Amino acid sequence: MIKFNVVLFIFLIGLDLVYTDGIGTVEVDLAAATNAIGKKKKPEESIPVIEIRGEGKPMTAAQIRALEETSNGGPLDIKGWSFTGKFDLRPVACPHAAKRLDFVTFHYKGFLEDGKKFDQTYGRGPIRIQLGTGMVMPGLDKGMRGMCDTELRKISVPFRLSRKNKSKVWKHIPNDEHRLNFNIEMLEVEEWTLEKQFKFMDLNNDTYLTESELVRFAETMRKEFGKTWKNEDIDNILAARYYILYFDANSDSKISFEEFKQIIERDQATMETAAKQKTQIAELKNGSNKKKPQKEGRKRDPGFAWILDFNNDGIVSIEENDMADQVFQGPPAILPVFNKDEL
Ligand SMILES: *[C@@H]1O[C@H](CO)[C@@H](O)[C@H](O)[C@H]1NC(C)=O
Ligand SMILES: *[C@@H]1O[C@H](CO)[C@@H](O)[C@H](O)[C@H]1NC(C)=O
Ligand SMILES: *[C@@H]1O[C@H](CO)[C@@H](O)[C@H](O)[C@H]1NC(C)=O
Ligand SMILES: [Ca+2]
Ligand SMILES: [Ca+2]
Repeated sequence: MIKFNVVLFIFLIGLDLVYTDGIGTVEVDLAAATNAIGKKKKPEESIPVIEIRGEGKPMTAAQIRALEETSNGGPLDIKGWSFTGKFDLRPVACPHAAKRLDFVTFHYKGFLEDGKKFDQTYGRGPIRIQLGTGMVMPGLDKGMRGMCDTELRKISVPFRLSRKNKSKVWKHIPNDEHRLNFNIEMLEVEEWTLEKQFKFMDLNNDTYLTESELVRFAETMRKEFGKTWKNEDIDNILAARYYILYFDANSDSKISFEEFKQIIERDQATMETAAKQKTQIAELKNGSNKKKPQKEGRKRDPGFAWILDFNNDGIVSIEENDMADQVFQGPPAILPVFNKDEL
């Protein structure tokens, strides 16, 4: 228990010391503040967590986490601070706060729990990701929502929400830390549009999506951001072929923006109907079953993984994930059909 109080203490003090000068600058230096306090403190290893356990051996990181979750009364969540009020680092004008699917460009500084900085993007260029699509650790995917252009935010991410696969962009982020603290500087929030989604996947900017380009897109996502298919048996080439068949109404083996838009909008209409039906069913059941409906999967991804939602209800269920590698071996059940004048 001692440990957690100390950590919390540092964090709160750190907060007070930051931003006393240079309001509005990007040099958010939590590390200096926490290091100054950290000097008076024993290193983490020497804090007597042994006593809590009543045995001679020090606790493992997993045991410490389990203990912290117990004292928290459940899984730990992220903590975030926006500097409104005293420091007023949130921009006055916020035309668009970041939502799921928006493209966000940001800088970060990352700190270990003892306040030591382990990495920053300043000096090597900012990162651009699509929010809520698994391109970044879950804690940041969640913690950056609601941010505005130029906003500074601190996000403290517990171990549970900091998991990610090896990748180029995140390679400096330690994988076994109990808690990671980030200072995020949001440079730009781009509201999601179908055009932006298409451009994001059109790697060579030739206004078409091709099979080889989709394969390259999947590879780039994995290498750069550690984003993978949840079903490891999915073959990128088969998935790309299926994707082309799914969208390519004029059978020229490539997807134009017009084709992309028509098919996405067709699916979105089906998803809306499915959502309405779900609400109606929930309302009918309201007396007998007051439990919230269980979330049975992930929200549909507007990128390459759009094709995983076979029943068009907006959720990619575990079953859909599991059957995807098989389904991709054949053609899609619904082929794209347009009116002639739409093309
Ligand atoms: C890591 O990759 C595996 C497959 O290689 C995947 O099942 C898992 O979901 C990935 N984890 C994250 C956090 O992306
Ligand atoms: C495509 O355009 C984007 C900017 O919209 C640029 O960053 C990227 O380098 C371009 N790619 C190629 C291959 O020209
Ligand atoms: C439950 O259903 C009844 C009618 O069947 C309705 O009057 C009531 O508002 C509903 N409650 C909720 C919480 O939806
Ligand atoms: Ca292209
Ligand atoms: Ca086409």
